[in-house]
Amino acid sequence: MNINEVLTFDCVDAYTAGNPVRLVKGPNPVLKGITMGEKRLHFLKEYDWIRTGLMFEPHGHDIMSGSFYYDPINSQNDVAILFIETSGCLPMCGHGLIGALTILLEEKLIQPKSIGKLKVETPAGLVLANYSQTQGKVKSIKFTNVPAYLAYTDIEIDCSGIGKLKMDVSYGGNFYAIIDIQKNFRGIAKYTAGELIEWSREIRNKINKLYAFIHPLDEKIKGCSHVLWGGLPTLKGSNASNAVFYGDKAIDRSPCGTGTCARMAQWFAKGKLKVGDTFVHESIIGSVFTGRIEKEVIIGNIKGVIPSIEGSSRIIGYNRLILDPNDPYVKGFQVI
Ligand code: PYC
Repeated sequence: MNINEVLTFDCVDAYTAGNPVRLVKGPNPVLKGITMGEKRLHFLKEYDWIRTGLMFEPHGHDIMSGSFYYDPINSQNDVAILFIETSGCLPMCGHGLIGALTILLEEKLIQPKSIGKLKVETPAGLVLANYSQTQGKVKSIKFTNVPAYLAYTDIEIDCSGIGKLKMDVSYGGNFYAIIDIQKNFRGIAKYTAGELIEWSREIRNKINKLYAFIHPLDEKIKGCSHVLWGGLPTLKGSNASNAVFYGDKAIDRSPCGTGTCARMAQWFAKGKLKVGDTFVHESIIGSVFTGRIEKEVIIGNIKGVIPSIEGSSRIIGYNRLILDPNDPYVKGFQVI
């Protein structure tokens, strides 16, 4: 597959809790590597123009998020997923996984080895999913994520728009700078999405200059890619609200699967959640994921948790997208 040929990608579009999901049915680039983590790096080196072409304008938009699916590397598993996003190829994406699995099941693109269960290889590691499906429709998907842990606490960043802020950095499949309500930040309800985006860009730049966030067991996973802004719960039964910044201009419309896992690991480390507790997290549009702390684990020498997330998706369309070398915008563009 190369950039000098006309490529037509068959895609299914969906959303999970409001955030977009674009599953590419094919064609797929052939990726080198013996793990999905290695294949992700090969994709980024050789094929990143496919990601930018399918995610950015004019084929996509600032919030677009998608994936390719592959046969599993280990034949005991059901499927392997490569996430492609406006922000790059994330090691793991919760809303993206729920969407991709819903599409794969509803469109009969995979045959689960065991009905109701899926073993999914992701660049961050193996993720287990349980689902319920009636008359072809997937009602919800609950995935049990890779281990999550609180990496740093009380980092202080001076943000020109809002002042000095304290934040923790937590891992839930990606690294998140988590900004809880404090003197200079009164919770997401008090600000516009535009303000959160502007401040997030500056904070992400500054925090990555100060610290090298590297996963203790996999140095391919590094860098703080997301900023999670906290808020009070607004719905009955929910524990908190949040708005997650990713890419260069996106606020997640879903409660963010890996962000919710990172926040659960933060709350666990601070004694606000214990094993077996559920955590209902609201997004900026009021959609909800239900998280749970499944068990405690040790990652390297750090105490962490195995979290799970439950949510649902809906297919909204079928798309044939053409990447044509004669198109001046074949690699896509962003207006920042
Ligand atoms: O749901 O994990 C997630 C996610 C990451 C970026 C946007 N959504």
